[in-house]
Amino acid sequence: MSTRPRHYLGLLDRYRDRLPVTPGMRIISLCEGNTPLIPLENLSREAGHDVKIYAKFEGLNPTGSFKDRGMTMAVTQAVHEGTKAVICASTGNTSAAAAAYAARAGVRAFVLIPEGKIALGKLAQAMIQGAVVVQIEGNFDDGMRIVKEMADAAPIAIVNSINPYRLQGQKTAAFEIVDELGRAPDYHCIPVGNAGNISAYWTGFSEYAAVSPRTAACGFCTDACAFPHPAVCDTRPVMVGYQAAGSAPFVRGGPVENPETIATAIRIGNPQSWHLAWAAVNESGGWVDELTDEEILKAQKLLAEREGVFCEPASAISVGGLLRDIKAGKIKPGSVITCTLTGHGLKDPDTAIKQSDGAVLRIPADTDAVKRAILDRM
Ligand code: AN7
Repeated sequence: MSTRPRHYLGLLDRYRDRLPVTPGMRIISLCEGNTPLIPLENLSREAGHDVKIYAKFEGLNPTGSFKDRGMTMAVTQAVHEGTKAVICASTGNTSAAAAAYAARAGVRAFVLIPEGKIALGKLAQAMIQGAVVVQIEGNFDDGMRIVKEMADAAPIAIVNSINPYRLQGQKTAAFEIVDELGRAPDYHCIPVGNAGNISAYWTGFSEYAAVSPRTAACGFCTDACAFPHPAVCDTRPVMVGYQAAGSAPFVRGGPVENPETIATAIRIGNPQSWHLAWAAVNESGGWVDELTDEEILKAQKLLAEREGVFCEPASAISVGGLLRDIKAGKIKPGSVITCTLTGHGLKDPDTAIKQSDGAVLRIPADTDAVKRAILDRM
């Protein structure tokens, strides 16, 4: 038997036995998934109560967000069905992922984005990857309504998370967490916008828990396997969702008319996976809470400054909410907690620069001046 691991070919390859992948299917992949589970050692220590906090850094996917997991599956299926075009409404990350996978597949992508409320990096991605970018004078929820109506009018595949193949792909993040930890976490904390991802994670954790001891083989098992394989995983985490206070329909108990937040990725008032998300929260004994924009930005900065992890504002909400809940005594001491950091900080350079205002020193190009400035700050 060879000891050389095979090249990693993405999550449809690695988890093909647990996904709707059929033999001979042309897989549209950018080698997504396999993202690091980073132990947040400083924040865990500072939080006390003997907790271990891990960040599943989904910003390290090929287009910089967790959307790639769902998009590889959805676009693979769409192409398999002979689709020539895909469409989505998006706060930014879905459009970036749809554009990338459509480009790779050689099909057209149409993306509807809210005017002026999309982070710069995401817009740049959709544009350069050749999507037809349609800015609407409305928000994500308006775009979602239009997309659903469009699909009835044209032979075009919707690749928003109402497409069940999206959630199938996204559930693999839960598989990776369990494979990596060798067990399920006690809690899983996650940002909630359209509520597809929290639903997908719950599906993933539940599917793994139902196979005990695990018999499934990853894509590497036919040869030398680079990944750990837990023998038993029969538990599931408590699912905890966090929303931005200005767009928190799960906290309000119903749709929010004019959602607002600095975390534009989750500026969503009428989540499509409403029932699935509530099922995840209720079956797991979890909860959904809200954070103000100020708390969100504070968490983003904290992660960057204390752990060197730069995620976008919407992503930081999972860690910000968790730290607050640890303080409030809602998390059992000694717990293992995983937090999804859904997107990379580079997606939204404007917000990062704005909130680090004054961090750049302006001095003459003079060695003595630079020396003074540095020595003063040692
Ligand atoms: C960074 O791109 O809805 O609860 O259109 O980009 O599964 O919607 C983005 C959502 C969290 C929320 N974090 O996930 C879109 C879009 C980031 C995101 C979410 C999004 P869901």
